[in-house]
Amino acid sequence: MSNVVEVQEKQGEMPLLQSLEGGKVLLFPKLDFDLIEEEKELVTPKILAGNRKNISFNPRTKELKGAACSAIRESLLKVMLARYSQFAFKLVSEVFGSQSPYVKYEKVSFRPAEIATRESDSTKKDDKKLHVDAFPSNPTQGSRILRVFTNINPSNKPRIWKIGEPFSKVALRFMPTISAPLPLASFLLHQMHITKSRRTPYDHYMLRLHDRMKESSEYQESVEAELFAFQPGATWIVFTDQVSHAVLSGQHVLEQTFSVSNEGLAYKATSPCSILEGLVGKKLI
Ligand SMILES: O=C(O)CCC(=O)C(=O)O
Ligand SMILES: [Fe+2]
Repeated sequence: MSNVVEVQEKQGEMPLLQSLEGGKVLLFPKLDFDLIEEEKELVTPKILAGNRKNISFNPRTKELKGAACSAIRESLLKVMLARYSQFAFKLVSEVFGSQSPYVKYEKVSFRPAEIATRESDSTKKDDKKLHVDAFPSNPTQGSRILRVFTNINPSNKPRIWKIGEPFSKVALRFMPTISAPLPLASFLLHQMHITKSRRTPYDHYMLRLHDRMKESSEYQESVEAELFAFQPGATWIVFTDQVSHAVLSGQHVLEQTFSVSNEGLAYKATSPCSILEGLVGKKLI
């Protein structure tokens, strides 16, 4: 069975939210994000600063990062990314229905770098390796990481992802190799401003899972995985903290991250936190 559920106009029996929370990627094959004429000129890797991979925009603070271009182009980028934010939120609201108030905007990004030929600075930062998302300085404290992507490639090039085994299998495989957090670590990491908030035991295990997956070349080569091509004009939604994923190639994608608080989940039993708590035998947040 595929990890990707193609959403048709008339949906089958399983509600979309149940599929999404159950670890499927929801694919909207013909949901494109239209660019205005001036924006089409932004679709080039030349707009990236230095060795950056992405340009990011914080819809709350209006801060743009990662771009090296004229002030006019910076404004165009901000407007385009803010518009994409709205587009992504509208879609997510339809899927979440009455749970939508629990969905909060995080950053939005434009990713104009070709993935296939790009060297990564470190194994831990290499998204060409299968992983679940977890960020060292940004603990989620149990909130979920939800991402919306749209392939806006102008030359018909798909974005190729590898999608790995279900979260429960990832957890079963790696949790026995991960030791519990040290008693004072969370406090000290926060005091020293290494983390922006307290790293809960849940964040600790998620980060270690992310690292262990990427660091094991034996795992990367042997685990069962599916390749999927997201065509230009397609939009997809995925809980990237749950679905094991890697991007192998492609260029020019827009992405909006949302956080979803635990109360916002309709099917809590399938969440990474429930699965990890089941394995460890205690509360992690
Ligand atoms: O850029 C992509 O297609 C996916 C990269 C990734 O791992 C992520 O955004 O979580
Ligand atoms: Fe990721």
